[in-house]
Amino acid sequence: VVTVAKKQQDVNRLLHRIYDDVTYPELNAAADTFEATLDVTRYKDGGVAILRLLKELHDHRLASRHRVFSLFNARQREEALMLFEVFMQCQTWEEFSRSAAFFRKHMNEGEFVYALYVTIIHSPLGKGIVLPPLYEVTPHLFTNSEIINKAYAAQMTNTPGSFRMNFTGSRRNPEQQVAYFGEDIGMNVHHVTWHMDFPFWWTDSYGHHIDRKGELFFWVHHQLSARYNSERLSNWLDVVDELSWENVIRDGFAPHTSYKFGGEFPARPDNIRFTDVRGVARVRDMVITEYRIRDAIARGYIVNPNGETIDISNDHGIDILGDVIESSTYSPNVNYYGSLHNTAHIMLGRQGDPQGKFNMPPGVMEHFETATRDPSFFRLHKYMDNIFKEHKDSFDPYSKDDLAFPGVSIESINIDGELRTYFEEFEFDLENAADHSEFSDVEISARVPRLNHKEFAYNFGINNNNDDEVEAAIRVYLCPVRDAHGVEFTWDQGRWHCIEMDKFWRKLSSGANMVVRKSSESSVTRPDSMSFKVLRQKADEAVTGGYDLNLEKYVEACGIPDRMLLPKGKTNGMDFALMVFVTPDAHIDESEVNGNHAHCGRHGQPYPDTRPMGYPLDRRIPDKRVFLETPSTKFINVKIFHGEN
Ligand code: CUO
Repeated sequence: VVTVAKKQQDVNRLLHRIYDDVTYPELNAAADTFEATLDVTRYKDGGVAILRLLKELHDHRLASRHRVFSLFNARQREEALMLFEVFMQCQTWEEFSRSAAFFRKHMNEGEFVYALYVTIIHSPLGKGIVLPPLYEVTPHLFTNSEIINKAYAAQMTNTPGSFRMNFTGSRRNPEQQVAYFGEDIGMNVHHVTWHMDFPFWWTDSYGHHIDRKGELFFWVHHQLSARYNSERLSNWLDVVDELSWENVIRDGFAPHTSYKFGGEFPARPDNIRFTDVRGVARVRDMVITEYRIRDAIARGYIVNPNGETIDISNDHGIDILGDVIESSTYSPNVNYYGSLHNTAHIMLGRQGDPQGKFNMPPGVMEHFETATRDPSFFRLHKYMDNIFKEHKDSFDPYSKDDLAFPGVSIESINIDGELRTYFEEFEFDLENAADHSEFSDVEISARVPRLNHKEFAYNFGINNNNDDEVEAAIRVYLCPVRDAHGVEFTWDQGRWHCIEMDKFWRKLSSGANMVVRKSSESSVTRPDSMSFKVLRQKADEAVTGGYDLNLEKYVEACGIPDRMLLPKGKTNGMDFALMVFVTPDAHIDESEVNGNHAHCGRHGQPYPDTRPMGYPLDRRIPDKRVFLETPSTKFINVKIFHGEN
């Protein structure tokens, strides 16, 4: 049996200096003897996947190393998935590490890294393995050209260096004030990992069905948009407006970011009109796709390829709609409803060179690692969010009966500590960014400002007037109170801007209960990644020392970074409403109560909450009294302060 420590060591070594050849003799030997010793009977299904991939390789059909990889490129995705399938057919770690060593040598790095990450996430062989932080594995996708150039210079002159990274753009661009959010390396790891946890290309033949994938696509991106809006309001910027195919794309973007191989990411000026993109889509196709989806929402059903209707006028409808809009392989009719979201990412990524005349590489919108850097990301997602909202708004509002939790009332909400945010400096390693030779081996790193907050805890005084213990879910949201002009949101406007802070389950004994919940326990967040260097040290020590790693806490890379639980707020305090809902819901396993399940689910298992995501703020609130008169619902006004005090 191979220990987790050994597996972690193998993974680390495969990813270490990913753009260079492997220098570990054991892996090199495995790669060199791989084909000669291949025994396909040791793979599932007689090794069909590996035989197919080897044929592609020997026919010289695979993308070479040292070239751009984009998951949105159909052929490159096909290649990466062929490798993923090889990995998924490995029955033991030995086969896995040997095939990984071999294909690392012969396949494109981007395809390799992607296949390796999704395998660790989805294969039983990957259990317990920590994904090294992607900003240290493929740093080009997380930092800018200036830092990369400095890293090269340091490497060339053999001078160690730590370089301070600034956010993209200039003060003249108001959008730059919220670049700390879209360019946050931890937020980008959350986003890219979410798409690895819930891949749009997933089919259940890989082993299991991913529960509520379409709905979570809606919810995670709705929450990214809502959080972005709270950051905007913290900086006196208006909430984000939606993109439209027929109007100009208001904000341009100059990424100042380069590929490791393949040049600079293309830029896009302000206020350009959408242009058809050769080989991708016409703008008119996008309008038609949108129209068909809106029509389905208005009718309350979608049509499958056989002309049969699938009802979406129920709580499950949002899940189907998410599959349709993304689109994922779960979409029941991709020919008719298209692939609004994925195609839009490519359309936006190509607006700088829509005809492919200048042979520009893919734009930032064509990688989940980099997409949120571009302000058009949030406009695009706002546009889709509004389509989802149209669907949600077609339902009757929740009634008092829907919301009722008989006998249960929230008596008090108190917060221990202050809601205060601040910027701190964070350092990450650039070793994988540079080229290496035996002559140059110096420490190089980037330092980046990032948002953090002081720890706090909620105290909820909850009465249970029933004779028996009851099971309850406690749902906590934070909602901005006013728009950028100081005008108060109505409840119905405000609820769509609420950010999910936490969701957890408790048993409430009969009588008075004091429920204490720490900010660090939130089920929407995850702790900081362990640095790649420390991860390598720990794995090496564990292997040498003959003990096993116990890094469970770091296994999940999906989730809003802990330190970004609170939006920035303002120096003199910014008003928010903290809304708490106690609902009668079954308790889940205590060990799962913290975790990161609110936005990232639980691998291979049902999503732990049976209510619609966003409940009970997901439906219209024409009459706030329904909430105000429900004893198991309560809100208080809070202020978020920014800066050291
Ligand atoms: Cu996450 Cu558009 O879905 O980037």
